[in-house]
Amino acid sequence: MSGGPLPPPDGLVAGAVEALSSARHVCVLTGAGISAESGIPTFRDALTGLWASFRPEELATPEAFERDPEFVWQWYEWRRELIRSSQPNAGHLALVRLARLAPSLTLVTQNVDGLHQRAGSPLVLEYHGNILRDRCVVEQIVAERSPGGGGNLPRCASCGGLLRPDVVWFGEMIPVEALVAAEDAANDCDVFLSIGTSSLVYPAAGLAEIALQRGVPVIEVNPSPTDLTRHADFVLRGPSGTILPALVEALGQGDSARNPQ
Ligand code: BJW
Repeated sequence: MSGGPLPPPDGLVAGAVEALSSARHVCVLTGAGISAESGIPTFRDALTGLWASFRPEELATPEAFERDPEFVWQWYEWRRELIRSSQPNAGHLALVRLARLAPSLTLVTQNVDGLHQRAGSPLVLEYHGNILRDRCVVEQIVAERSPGGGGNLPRCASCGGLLRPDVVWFGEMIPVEALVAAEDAANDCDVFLSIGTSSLVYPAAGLAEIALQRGVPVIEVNPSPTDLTRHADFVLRGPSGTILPALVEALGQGDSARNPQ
């Protein structure tokens, strides 16, 4: 978790604060970048260590799992351990506070790490599932592991079928509840906040496009340019663990001034 004094709001932050302060409904989309400061590598910046020479498009697919489930499971077990030993950072915590300040906020995450929930965000739409859950490939339901296992591969306790991580791979459908609720939020919000995502993977990246088409202010928080950057109304350049606390702090100060006790 990052500490220390926050930088003063600059002009862009002030504009973003103004947009947020008058918003009735804020839609937030997060990506791997928000968890980078928790020590979880992003997908397209770097796959570190043992996995440095593999691309997500080669590992996060049903075809890769069919070809070599043991190899894919090794990647997921490595990431599970990393996630279990990590903590939410200042960016995750700032979003908990933002949800208290905004009249209504929908938090959509592409992340599978559960760090928003651990930070205290009450309602999180998990667009790409959750890495810490197992799903039975036969029954297609979240399942418990059979204690006996099956060689090196985990098996379903109820039917003995092969288990896989409960995540969404390329070419697979987004869970329908999250898909519909996120699209509804993008269609209803009056500010859209895109945080720590390369905006390359669809349909998640299409949510900001819905907001742009509606003429709703779009704020991007990212240290690097993305495909969304040139369309966004406010681009807050920097790590979300620094930018989001500053943004929410400035919003909270304005809120106190508007609503003195
Ligand atoms: C910081 C930071 C700091 C660094 N602070 N920021 C339309 C056009 C073209 C293709 C398609 C399309 N529609 C669908 C597709 C196909 C495909 C797709 O999008 N392909 C693209 C590669 C082009 N989409 C799908 O297949 C999706 N399903 C689907 O569409 O179903 C319908 C259908 C079915 C069948 C046929 C046809 C249609 C499913 C997508 C599933 C994605 N799954 C993954 C893996 C999840 C499981 C796992 O974790 O293992 O999800 S892939 C990976 O990418 C993961 C992420 O959620 C996702 C997005 O990545 P994200 O979060 O943006 O991370 P990065 O690494 O890309 O970016 C990090 C960013 O953080 C960078 O910008 C940094 O600068 C920044 N950053 N430090 C803030 N400190």
